[in-house]
Amino acid sequence: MPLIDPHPTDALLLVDIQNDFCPGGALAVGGGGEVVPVANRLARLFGSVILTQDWHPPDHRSFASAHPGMSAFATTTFAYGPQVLWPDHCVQGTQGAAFHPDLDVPMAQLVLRKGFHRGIDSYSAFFENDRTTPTGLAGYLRERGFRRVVLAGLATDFCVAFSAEDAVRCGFEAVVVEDGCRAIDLQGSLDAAKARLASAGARLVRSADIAGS
Ligand code: VGL
Ligand code: ZN
Repeated sequence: MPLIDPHPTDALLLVDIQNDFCPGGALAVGGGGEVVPVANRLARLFGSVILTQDWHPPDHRSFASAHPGMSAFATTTFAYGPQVLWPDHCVQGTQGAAFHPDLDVPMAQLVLRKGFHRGIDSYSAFFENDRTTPTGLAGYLRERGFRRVVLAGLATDFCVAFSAEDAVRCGFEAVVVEDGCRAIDLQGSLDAAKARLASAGARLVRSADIAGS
């Protein structure tokens, strides 16, 4: 029995399936490219598909290169709280910021860019990392009458998990398609993300559990 029956009030949110998060990219996630065929299949099961694109200016403050003496993957403190410093990635207009070439989702209805404010990182597709600056996605989804957000993409423990948690916080149901995601897994971040998803009430499913797959 499928657990998830795609419904017109579902929005499929494909998170950050960009070259820099795939092997060979600046912030490659192990197996990142493997989410592409899953995303392509999911996109044909849901009537509304939304893409997110991590989209940083070249001097973004989440980049370790903006902090002399600090190295990538170190955690520092910004005014809004702890922030991991990343290798330069997903710089606006670069090939690294482009979607994976095999991502085949011409039916996508919205491309939501995030992380464009120089001083604030944005893992979630709903709120930036200060947890208060909205991206506008909640309003878009509400205005269009969506009730459930089904998520896949990169990376499980950062942008996917933060987006799923915020979806719940904004009043939507959230379903994470586990085999459509891959994790960075930095210092236990995957286990921590799974625990936060569980306590938020987000569901974890496999793509095979979706009707029509
Ligand atoms: C992401 C780290 C930095 C993600 C984006 O898409 O999960 N992670 N920027
Ligand atoms: Zn980023």
